Amino acid sequence: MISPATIRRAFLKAIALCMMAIVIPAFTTAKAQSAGKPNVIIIFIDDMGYGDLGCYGSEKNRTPQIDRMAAEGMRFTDFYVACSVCTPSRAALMTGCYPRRVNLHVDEKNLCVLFPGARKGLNPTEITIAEVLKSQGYATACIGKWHLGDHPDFLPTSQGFDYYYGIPYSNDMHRKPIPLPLVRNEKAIEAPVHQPTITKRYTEEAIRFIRKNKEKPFFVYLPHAMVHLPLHASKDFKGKSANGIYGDATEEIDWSTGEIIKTLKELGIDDNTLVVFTSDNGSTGRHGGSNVPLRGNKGRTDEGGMRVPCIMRYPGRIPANKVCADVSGTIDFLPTIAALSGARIPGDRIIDGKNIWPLMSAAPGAKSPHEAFYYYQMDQLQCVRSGKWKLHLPMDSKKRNWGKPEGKTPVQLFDLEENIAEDKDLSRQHPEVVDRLMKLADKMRQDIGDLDKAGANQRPAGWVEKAQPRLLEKM
Ligand SMILES: [Ca+2]
Ligand SMILES: [Ca+2]
Repeated sequence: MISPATIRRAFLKAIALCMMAIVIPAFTTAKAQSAGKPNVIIIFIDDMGYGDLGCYGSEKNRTPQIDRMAAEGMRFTDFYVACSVCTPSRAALMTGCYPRRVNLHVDEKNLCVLFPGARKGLNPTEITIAEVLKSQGYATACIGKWHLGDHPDFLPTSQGFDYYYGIPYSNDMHRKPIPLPLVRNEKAIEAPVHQPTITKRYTEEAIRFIRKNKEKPFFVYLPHAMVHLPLHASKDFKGKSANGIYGDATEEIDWSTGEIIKTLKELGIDDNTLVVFTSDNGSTGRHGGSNVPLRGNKGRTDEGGMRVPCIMRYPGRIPANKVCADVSGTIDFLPTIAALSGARIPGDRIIDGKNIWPLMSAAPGAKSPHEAFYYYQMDQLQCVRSGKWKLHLPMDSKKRNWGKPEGKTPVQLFDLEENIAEDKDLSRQHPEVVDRLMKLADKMRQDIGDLDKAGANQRPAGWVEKAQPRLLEKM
């Protein structure tokens, strides 16, 4: 018998497909920027810090494959995620929007990320990068940590991905008696997951998908479980680094990245593939991870929480050995990738990201398309950056990180070009800059809200009446 839940899901999928059919093709008349549609691979590391890679100054972790990727492509020094914890950061990457715009800045209990068995998830009506690319004929796979809802209505297969393989939320979310599941499409296939082999298996799945789809354009979104706690590495890497298990896990990620690029070369599709390597938020700054030289850690709006390593490689299109110091971020992926694939971004809604192809291709005179970048922590707007200036907004006692209240902090202004460590307050010397950034903050508050005040242009999250905590029942 077909259950009401199945009918509901089929109905939701039908609506989503109709929307795709109506909305996206109407905007697909733009010419692709390349002769062919490029393959796109986004490698998204969990909790990797700004100082964790050799090409960003790490002397602890050996990352020769990623360093080579930087030498063959572009390394971004001022690249941001839209939140310093997992769920909101991922919502922003997938939709090109600030998390508050799509109401995934908090979970159903106002916690900072989604937990297993959530009733809330990324709204199926939001248009993801995968859906944009599907409209252009791409084969799409998500391999790894999704964390945008674990109900079948919210899984990757309901958001434009042909294939899903991975742990659907954080690798520390064991809920007894439900062990951590590994899911293929919508079914758990293993529980508890054998985590020491997870990086290797994600890599093998990604390579299998690339080989299978080498003749058509493909999109692989590879959000690794590592280097989020608990840390694991396979036997080939365990105990081999100079930085404990953190270094082992990082060096296995490096190996994985090298294997993927090697596969592209072997298949002769290297020149037509954009590979992006970045992280979902800064490091905890403990257990071997590093955000040096930035201040602060994961979960905060200091640079160490939200500025992440980002490398892009697309031989012949992105020039080699370049560094980009303009402000950009994961919110820019959707509009940029849409343009590269020949799709236009959906025109029926606000998208915060911009097409950063001029930066990526080092076009003469290219500048950041963002007048300002906004740092939200959960529901709270805490900082604004415009050009080199970063304003920490004055916080009353309600300021909080990880949902925990902190003491009052005054307004502070930092020149990030001169003072990357955010420790020389220039607010008194530059009141006109403070005033300008305060006005930008107010504009954003009107738009997507701040604290318990809603903004005019927020969109609802997805909700289901009944959570589905037991993916395992389908095993
Ligand atoms: Ca994370
Ligand atoms: Ca959708």
